[in-house]
Amino acid sequence: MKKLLIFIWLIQLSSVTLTAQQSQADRDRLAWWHEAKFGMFVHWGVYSLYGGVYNGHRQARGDAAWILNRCKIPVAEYREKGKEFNPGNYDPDKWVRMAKDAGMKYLIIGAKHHDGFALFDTEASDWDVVDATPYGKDLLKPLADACHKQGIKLGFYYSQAVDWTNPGGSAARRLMKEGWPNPDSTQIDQYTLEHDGHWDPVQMTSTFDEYIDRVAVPQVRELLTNYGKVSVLWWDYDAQMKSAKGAAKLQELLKLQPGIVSNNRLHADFPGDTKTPEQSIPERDAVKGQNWETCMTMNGSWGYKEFDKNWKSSESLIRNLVKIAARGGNYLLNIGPKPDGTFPVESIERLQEIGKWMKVNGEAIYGTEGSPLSTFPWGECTQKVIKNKTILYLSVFDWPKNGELDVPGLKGQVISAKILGSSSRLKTRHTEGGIVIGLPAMAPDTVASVIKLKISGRIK
Ligand code: FHN
Repeated sequence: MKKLLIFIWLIQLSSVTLTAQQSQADRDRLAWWHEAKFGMFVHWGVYSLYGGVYNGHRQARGDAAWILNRCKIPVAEYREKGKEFNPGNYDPDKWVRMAKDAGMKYLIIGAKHHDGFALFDTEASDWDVVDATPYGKDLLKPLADACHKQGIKLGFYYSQAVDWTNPGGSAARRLMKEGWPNPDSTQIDQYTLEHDGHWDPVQMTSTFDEYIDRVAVPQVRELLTNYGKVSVLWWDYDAQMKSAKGAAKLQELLKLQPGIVSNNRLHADFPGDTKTPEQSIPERDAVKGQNWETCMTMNGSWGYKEFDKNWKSSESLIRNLVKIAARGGNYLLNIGPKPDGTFPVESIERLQEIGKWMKVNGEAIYGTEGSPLSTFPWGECTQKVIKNKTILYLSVFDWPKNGELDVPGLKGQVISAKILGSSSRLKTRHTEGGIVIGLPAMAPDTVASVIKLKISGRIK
């Protein structure tokens, strides 16, 4: 009996040790990702040619990358459109430079989105940039080289389940009215209802498992083999991943890139490393202690949508980045390039504005942890713990009119306080409830001015 108890205890000990070692290995593998905090997402392809407009009709709803589905375009017609895809102004070095100058540390491009079009040279389908377009060259190779050359981590987004052109892919049903006022809407909606969301018979000439084995698995193998170091695999639409077996085959391929970080959108059975809230910033408690990354558009569409002028201000994008870091997350900000390969001017302007702010205040973002204190009426807080000191970065959105910044709940001995980008020291004093910092009358940066507050010890 005693031997049995010792044996059970040893088993438990080894599993605890194993979990600790594994979690340490995971922490090491994600260390760069937590340090990086800020990345560029890119949605680009044949759908960019439409710009959200089909036969003069503006797509009624949603992301312009969905025009093939929402406008129920016959697959053959969409493939024909590929013959117009010829991005003469595509300059991957410039793309990566713009990401880097904005303060982004990684770039994740849609290698294949739901429309099935591969931006890379693939043996698994002739619906790719090399075989189906006049451009005829692999678009990912030079981008991978540019990322590696400029020290930006490279990641690939891959729509593993939804594919509207390679037979067998999932469809994700949408009503015709979300596209354009098609006179045959009723019949089309009936057809998609009866055919699992598909609207064209050619989509159903293979099974989902055949699609996974003939297209998804070989293409993911190509992406993780032919482009040097790949640091992130960003799956999408796990809800449409109809086969756990297929998901297991795809998960297995990640071993081709030891150290790769993957997200939680492969399949319910494969949680991946990171959670991926979309177009929203979760509440602190909802994501405490988790690896998470908010992905967001700059306007209302992932793919280029020529008439969508609903651009978020650079102020709100910068404050989003701060809010997300203050909750311990990453920010993946999207670009929808135009069909010629250039970025919309509105996106370039916002990248430049964010870059200016990051040049002065980047240390309040990179390698920080979420705030140890509650939220503040005037802004957000991130922290860095270095040996027995804590650095708090107080990002002030609303500059106090009385020239005093109140930091309730903060105890501990203040070592120093200053505004990032200036050398002058700020005066501080303890109050009943916390610390007050004396500030100059004017905010150095009305978007967010950052006070670097050094405190001895850890903040409980
Ligand atoms: O349907 C896609 C969409 O087009 C876009 O790629 C986003 C990015 O996270 N993911 C899906 C919607 O959740």
